[in-house]
Amino acid sequence: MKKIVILISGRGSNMEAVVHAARQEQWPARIVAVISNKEEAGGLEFARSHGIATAVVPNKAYASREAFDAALQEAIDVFAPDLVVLAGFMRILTPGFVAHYEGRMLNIHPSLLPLFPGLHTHRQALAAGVARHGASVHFVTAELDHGPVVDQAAVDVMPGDTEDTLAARVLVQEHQLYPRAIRLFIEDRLSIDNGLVRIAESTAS
Ligand code: NHR
Ligand code: GAR
Repeated sequence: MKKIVILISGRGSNMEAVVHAARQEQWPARIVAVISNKEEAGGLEFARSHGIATAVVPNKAYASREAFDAALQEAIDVFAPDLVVLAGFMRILTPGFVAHYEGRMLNIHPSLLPLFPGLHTHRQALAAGVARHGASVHFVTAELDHGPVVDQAAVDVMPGDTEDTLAARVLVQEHQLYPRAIRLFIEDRLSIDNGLVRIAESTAS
């Protein structure tokens, strides 16, 4: 049974999608904790009501990114996870923290990487005038939103789209994409070869 810790900062709808998929599809994995850097994150209530341990490590309480990341790492490692999942987690992580979870930390980023790393991706996509936009799941590396990509999902950009309508269309895809990608990790089907993700064939009969 693999153990997953999910990091959130807000609503937590991707975290919910992962919790539901793990249960419905009976993954050989358990979400052992949901940890937020914000006390008011809506997703914490969902986790509590589903019997999942929660913790808050408020970044505001720490004088430096290094001090915050050290506290966060301590809170995570209590649960000895096989995988750390960033789900709308909004703090940039220091290289030392990233190295500690190398090859076992995933993020979902709301753009078709390598397009539009960083913040306000839906605004960036609209400003660039792309016809398609989407979301990417990638392994987390020290360089922001540049880690090896596991999988992506695309949506059409529609005439009249606003940041909100586009974000909502992408989010529907995220809720399918992220559980699917995490499941590949849980099934030991992901490897990184020369900075590229390889996906092994399913051995399930
Ligand atoms: N850390 C590293 N080292 N590498 C990545 O790939 C990371 C990461 C931390 C978070 C998620 C990411 C996203 O999917 C993520 C990937 C926050 C910011 C940011 O600028 C950028 C990208 C992502 C998350 N955060 C501001 C900061 O100063 C704070 C913004 C806020 O609090 O609202 O940390 O997009
Ligand atoms: C999602 O769209 C996720 O891709 C994005 O924030 C939203 C979180 O929603 N992540 C980032 O922008 C990371 N910087 P959720 O809390 O409901 O999962």
